[in-house]
Amino acid sequence: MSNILQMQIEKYKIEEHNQKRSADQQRSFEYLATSLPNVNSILQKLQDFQIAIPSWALGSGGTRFGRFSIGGDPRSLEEKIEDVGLLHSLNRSSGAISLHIPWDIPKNASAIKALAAQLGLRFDAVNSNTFQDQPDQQHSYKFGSLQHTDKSVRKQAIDHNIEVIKHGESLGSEAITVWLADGSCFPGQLNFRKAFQRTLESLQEIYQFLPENWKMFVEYKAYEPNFYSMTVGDWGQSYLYASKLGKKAYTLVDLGHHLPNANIEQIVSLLLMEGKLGGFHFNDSKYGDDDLTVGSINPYQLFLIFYELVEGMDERGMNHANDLGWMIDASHNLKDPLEDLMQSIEAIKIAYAQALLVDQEKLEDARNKNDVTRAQEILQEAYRTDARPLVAQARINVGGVLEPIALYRELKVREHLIKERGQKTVATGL
Ligand code: LRH
Ligand code: MN
Repeated sequence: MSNILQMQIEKYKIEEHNQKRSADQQRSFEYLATSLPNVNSILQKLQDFQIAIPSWALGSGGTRFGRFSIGGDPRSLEEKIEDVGLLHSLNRSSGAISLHIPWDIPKNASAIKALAAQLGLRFDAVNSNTFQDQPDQQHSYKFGSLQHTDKSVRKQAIDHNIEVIKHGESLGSEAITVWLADGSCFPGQLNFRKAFQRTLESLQEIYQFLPENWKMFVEYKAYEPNFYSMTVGDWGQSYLYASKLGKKAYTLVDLGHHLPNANIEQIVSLLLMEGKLGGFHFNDSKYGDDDLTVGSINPYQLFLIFYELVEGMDERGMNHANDLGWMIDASHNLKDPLEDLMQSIEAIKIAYAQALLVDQEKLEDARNKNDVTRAQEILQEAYRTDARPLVAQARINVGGVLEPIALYRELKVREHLIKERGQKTVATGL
């Protein structure tokens, strides 16, 4: 058993940490709670809301210009699960891990499943990878995978996705995320209609293999690594695939995959209305697919997205915690990956809590009267509410830590990781 596993934060250290801070927490929480008639249902929703951690974002990330390791990166899937377990023991909000195949193939699925269960973790969507050529691969994905003009390349990619479903089944996952780098870099290179039809036929072959209770998430992206067209380039195209595939197919919204100034909250509202919104890859960005910390660039947009989610899910009687896939997809080029993930989780929970504070009835009334100022004031009242005491209360109610990053640093976790794993370790992933 690794020291890190032993290091899972002992209860007494959490109690000691929370005790020192309980007076401040009590004061700020009670100040907020007195004005909230439905505070207990808000706390319950926050406590139930778990966000899946991407297995490919537990090490130091980088770009084509460079990668700067901070040391102690996980060297195996086991160590990645231990790191997510450590996060979960701090914030009781990251109770799931999303694997990327072949970066994280579970060699012994039952052992991996047991280790995750021991740490209170389940497996969320598994991700296929037909955007890189593996060493022993027969056909290259240079000109695409499911869209490829060559049937044998499409078959290879279809077989890989079926393989990924089998890995997911062995771990108890119930969804596959298909993100395709397929597209073109120059006008004239691709017949868009035929590329769409070949991709749809290929997805239909994969769809046939989905177990009864499984979902397929079709992730769209506006550009990169192709820079003229992407064969699943926006929400409309993803919606088209998901609608033609069947009731198990949904769209997946990665916040960084939109063209500048796209109104993502409106996209979310309409996909929910259609019952075709499957889940999210949360991150933030100022320019492209920057994969930055959630809520670090545009927290108001994140709040507006969660407002549409709460309004739309309540309209459809959906269960907030279980009916959509909540996953992070970020890259840590400068910060400690675990601290960065704790910040992202906190930002997601704060946006969700603020969305739960919106007085929907008053807002609809103002909208029906076209009282634009009042409608805006009601919405911003919630956004301008400091929801952190609510999120913290929900966390300690289920055994979490009041200030996860503070305790993480106090316990010198990164130093322990570097001592145990070394300074130069590199985790599989991007
Ligand atoms: C593509 C993407 C996709 C993953 C990859 C790691 O940009 O968002 O979700 O497969 O990042
Ligand atoms: Mn993504």
